[in-house]
Amino acid sequence: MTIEINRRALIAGAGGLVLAGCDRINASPNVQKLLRLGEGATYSAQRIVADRAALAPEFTLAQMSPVFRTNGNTMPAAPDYQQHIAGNFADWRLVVDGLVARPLSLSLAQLRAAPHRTQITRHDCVEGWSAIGQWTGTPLRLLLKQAGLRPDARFIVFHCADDSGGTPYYESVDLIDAMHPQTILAWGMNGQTLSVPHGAPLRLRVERQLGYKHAKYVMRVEAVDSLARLGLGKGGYWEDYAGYQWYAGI
Ligand SMILES: Nc1nc2c(c(=O)[nH]1)N[C@H]1C(S)=C(S)[C@@H](COP(=O)(O)O)O[C@H]1N2
Ligand SMILES: [Mo]
Repeated sequence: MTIEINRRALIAGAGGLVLAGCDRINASPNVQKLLRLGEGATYSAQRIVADRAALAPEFTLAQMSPVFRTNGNTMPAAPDYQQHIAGNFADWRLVVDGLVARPLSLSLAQLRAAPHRTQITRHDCVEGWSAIGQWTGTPLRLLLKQAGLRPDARFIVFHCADDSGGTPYYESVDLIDAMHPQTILAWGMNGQTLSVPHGAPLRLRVERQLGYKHAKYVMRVEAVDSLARLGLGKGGYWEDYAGYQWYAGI
């Protein structure tokens, strides 16, 4: 749990976004905007100041970071996941269920054969680093359309293969972010198959949000009407245990 202690130290005494000595991320105008909102920032305040439909900036191949570092978990210890690595994810399935008309179970081959999008974007981690990388994956909205969201669905939850000290990692977004054209479940990065440290076989890219929302090792996508019944009820692992804002849009 060393990661957690470090992160706690970073956010001590404020609303989750004190970035001591983080010149690179502070330089980003989007993050500046978020920081200016201060610790009283709420989801409804964000709704007023931010255009939720706006696209995140996309970059050129030449602008890509030479190294895209990894963060958080980089090797899920769960035996099931270890078996998937050994089998090259051939038997792995993404489950899409919850408040949907037609639950899905999709192989990696099926996901790769589906329409996909490639985007070069900047990842901003609250720990004070950013990196520009290229991501290829299936737009989440296409999967949700195929599954058929029920009228009571309000949030999309991402259940991950990893845990921190036994607590499962999960994240969630609202339907605006879920349907956003740059929200993809990525199976490719920088022109290659997504690696295990970066979240193989499938990780979320939700480009208008800060790094911790980009769930790696996604095993199950669940449509829910409320976040109250998951974890400690705040909508994500870091939200539950480190006080990070659930809405981390920039
Ligand atoms: N399942 C899972 N997803 C995760 C994390 C994690 O530990 N587990 N860390 C988050 C954080 S804080 C960041 S900054 C990014 C890091 O992604 P990367 O390792 O590809 O750089 O993944 C996010 N998604
Ligand atoms: Mo992060």
